[in-house]
Amino acid sequence: MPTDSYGASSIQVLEGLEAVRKRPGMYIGSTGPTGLHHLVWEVVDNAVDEAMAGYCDRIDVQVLADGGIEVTDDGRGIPVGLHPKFEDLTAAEVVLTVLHAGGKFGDGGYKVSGGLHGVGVSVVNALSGRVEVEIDRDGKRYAMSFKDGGEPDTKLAIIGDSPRNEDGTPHTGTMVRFWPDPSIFKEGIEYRTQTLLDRFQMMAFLNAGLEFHVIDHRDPDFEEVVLRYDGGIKDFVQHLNASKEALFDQVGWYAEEGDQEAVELAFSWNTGFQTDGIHSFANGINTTEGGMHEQGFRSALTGTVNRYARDKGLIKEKDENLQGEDIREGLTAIISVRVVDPQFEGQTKSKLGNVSVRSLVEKATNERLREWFEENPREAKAVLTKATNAARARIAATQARQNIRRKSALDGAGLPGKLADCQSKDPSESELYIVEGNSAGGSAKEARDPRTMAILPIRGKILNVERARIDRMFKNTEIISLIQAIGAGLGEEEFELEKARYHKVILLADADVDGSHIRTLLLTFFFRQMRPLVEAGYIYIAQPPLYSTEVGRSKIYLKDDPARAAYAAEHPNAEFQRLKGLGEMDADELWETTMDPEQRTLLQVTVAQAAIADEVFAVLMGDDVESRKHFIQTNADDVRFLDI
Ligand code: 0RA
Repeated sequence: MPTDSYGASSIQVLEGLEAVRKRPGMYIGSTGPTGLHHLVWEVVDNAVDEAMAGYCDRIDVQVLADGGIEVTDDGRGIPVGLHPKFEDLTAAEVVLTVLHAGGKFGDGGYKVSGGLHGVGVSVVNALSGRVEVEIDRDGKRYAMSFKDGGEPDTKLAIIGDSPRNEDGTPHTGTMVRFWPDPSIFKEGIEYRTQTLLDRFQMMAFLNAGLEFHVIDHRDPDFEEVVLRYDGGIKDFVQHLNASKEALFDQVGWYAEEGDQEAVELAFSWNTGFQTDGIHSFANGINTTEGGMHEQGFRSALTGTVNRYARDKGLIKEKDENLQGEDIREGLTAIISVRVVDPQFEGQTKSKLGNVSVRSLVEKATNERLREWFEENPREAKAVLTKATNAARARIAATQARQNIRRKSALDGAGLPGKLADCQSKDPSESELYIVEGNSAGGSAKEARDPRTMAILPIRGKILNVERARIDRMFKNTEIISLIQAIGAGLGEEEFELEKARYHKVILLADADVDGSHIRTLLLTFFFRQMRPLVEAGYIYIAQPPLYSTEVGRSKIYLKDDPARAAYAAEHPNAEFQRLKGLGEMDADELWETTMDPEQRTLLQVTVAQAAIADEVFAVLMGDDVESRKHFIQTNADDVRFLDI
């Protein structure tokens, strides 16, 4: 229980924080790694709010050697005077101990802030074993600390003068140091540096000139990372395009302010064929479900390009308009809006609902994008040529698709000749094994349980879907077999998950470089053309064993390196063979090690973050070798990216 030195109001306060400790998930989503990182976002969001209000241009984040986190900003410093609503508490104590107090009180509060994330630093306090705060304000340095989930340890007190800035003025700012409570974060307190860096990089892009300094003291070799982009979202677009071939060098940019909202936009085109390169943010929050800002941009983009093309005689009067998807092919755009009262909707509360934002973005785009085209006629021409080609490919694809349908109808059941289908017609128990190579395909057919397991052998390397246009894909026999076997169509608009003939689609390829390549190709295809299948968790990777060892006259298979190590520990004289291909096993062995539902281990493929997967595929499959190398190196320690 709280001591009485803070009076009645502090009793309420501590009960408030007690509620957070009882149900942490309500406030930070989970007590796993995501929730653990949320604590850092909470503190850094406050510092970024201070930057957005124009008072802060540097944020230092340090992961301490003992696992704590220290966040320092050079903002105004949390106010230290008595709080108007809690007569016996300073504003700083209120910010640290009252739920939802945040920065939203008094005159100095923020007009525009996250809104969604702003549960407040008090939540961090509630979920930490210890918190230390230092505030530089009014020429003094103040300090206070808390223990055991928000209980005051030392009261706010002056501990000295604040340091001076270079120009002699007194330094202002806030330092928050916290140690998450291990009795709450039971999965462990292990911050992932790359996750922190990704987030701060995004924030640095969205706040031009704001400088992040990041140090991880857990790693003695870690070199300080400084993230600062004076070009803001223009640099963001360039960064996203870095692994792609640019259609031209320029990045367009415009900004517009309304009464209650402001928009900033940057865009460019690459030579690729993807149509999902629009990324949007509202008050610094990634609106992955889109919303009014994206809608406004899409419709004004389509309108502006078609009007420009007709005015310049690039589309004839009798010809049809270009469609939005034609124009968006190869487009990379960042839309960043600030809204006074953001409405976050949708399943994950990441869709912006403010209607007024749509008209602002529409108006800005109609005027300023047109201007940009007029001022950059060569680039405008390149965009139009690309969009016209995309339109042609789209029409060709429609025809090709109709041909496939007609052909499927003629083929009777419409199943590919190479497919050894299963007897069951119940998708929930049916499995499709996609097997690389004819000989492995033969073994798999022999080994399978024909009631529930279907086998589709595929030959060699299928088309690289990242680089191929959809109309070319339809001409590839391996792709056609895949589409027919799964039986649910393809593409963003036409894929119908309910029609999928199997609820497990299992990729079975060798554990070597070629096998890994074909898996990546197949996953790229599913991600691009049958995404609901991935989202539903229907895609799996089979794991044939990596090693075998002879025991008398029989063979023992070992799944992976840990399994081999464990076996070697018990049998010091054992010798191991590395299995190169599925072909080295006969049907019985393949069944026992890889296919038998009682014994096999399948890796379920999930697309937790479409954006991350998108980057994996684009970088791994793209032309830019340097980016690919860099990406593999920086993500090699993350299991998600290992060997897909
Ligand atoms: C409340 C009011 C003001 C600033 C802050 C909170 C504030 C909070 C945090 C948390 C981390 N760094 C921070 N910096 C500032 C307004 C201050 C004023 O009116 O001077």
